[in-house]
Amino acid sequence: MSLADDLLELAVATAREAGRMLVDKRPADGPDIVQTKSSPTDVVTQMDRAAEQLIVERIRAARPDDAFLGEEGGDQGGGSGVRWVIDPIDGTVNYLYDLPDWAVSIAAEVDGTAVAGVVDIPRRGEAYTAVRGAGALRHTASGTRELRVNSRVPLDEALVATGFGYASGRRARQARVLTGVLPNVRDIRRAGSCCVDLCSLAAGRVDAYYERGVQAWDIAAGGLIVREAGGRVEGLHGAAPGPELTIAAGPGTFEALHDLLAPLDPLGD
Ligand code: LIP
Repeated sequence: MSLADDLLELAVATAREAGRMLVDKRPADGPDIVQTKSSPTDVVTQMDRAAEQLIVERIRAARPDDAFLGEEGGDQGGGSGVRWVIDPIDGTVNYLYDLPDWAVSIAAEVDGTAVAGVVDIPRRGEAYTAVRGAGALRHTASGTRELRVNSRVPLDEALVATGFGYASGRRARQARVLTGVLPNVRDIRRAGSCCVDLCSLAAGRVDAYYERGVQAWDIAAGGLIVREAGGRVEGLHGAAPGPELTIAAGPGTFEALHDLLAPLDPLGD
C-alpha cells in the first residue's frame, strides 16, 4: 500500500467513528451552542469540539509526528510532512436542526498537496473517498461506485449548488451575485454543507458549485474528490480555490460558470 492509501484508511476509520459518535450522542433536544464566531449565526456546538478532539486523538495515536489544521482547533505543527485538514462537522447549522446534510471531512496533505480525503455523511449512509491519481468513490451499504462529474452541461441546464457566509454584509453581496446567476441556470440548491455539495457534484447530483468564504477545511477532502471525479476546482482567473471564491464543475460547465460569475464582481463584501 502507498502512503496515500495508508492515510486514507486511517481517515476513513476515524471519520466513520466520529460520524457515529455525532449521531449517537446528539442530544435529543439539540446540541448546546458553546461559541459564536463571525456572527451570531456562525455557531460552534459542544459536538463540533468533541468530534474534532476524537479525530485528533485517533490520528495522533497512529501518527504522532503529523500536523493538523482543524476548523475548531486551528493550526498545530508536526515534522513528518503530513498535515491533516479536518472539519469535524461541515454543515453545523444542519446538525443543529437535525437536518441530514452534514458531514465529517478529513483530508491528508503530503508536503502541501492533498493526497487522500474522506467525506462521511452518516445520516445519508454515504461516504465519499479519493486518493490522488486513483479516482473517487462513493461507498454505501449496497456497494461502492466510481464517481464522474457531469461534463459540458450548458449553463441554462445546469443545477448549481452554492452557499452563503454568516456575516450580514457578505450575504447581501452574495444575494446580489445570485440575482445574476439564477436567471441563467436550471436552478440553485443550498444544501448547507460545502463538502456535501462537492460530493454531490462528484456524483453528478448537481452540475456545478460556487461559494465565497469557504475555508481550507471545507474544501480539502471534497475538492480532491471532485478533481478525482474529473472536475475542476479553482478560484477566479486561475487562482487557487479558497475563501476568496471557490468554483467547481466539470469541463465545459466550469468555464461557463466562471465567465458568468467574473463580471458579477463576486469578491466584495
Ligand atoms: C459551512 C459550509 C456551508 C457554508 C457556510 C459554512 P460549517 O461550514 O459548509 O456550505 O455555506 O458558510 O462555512 O460552518 O458548517 O462548518
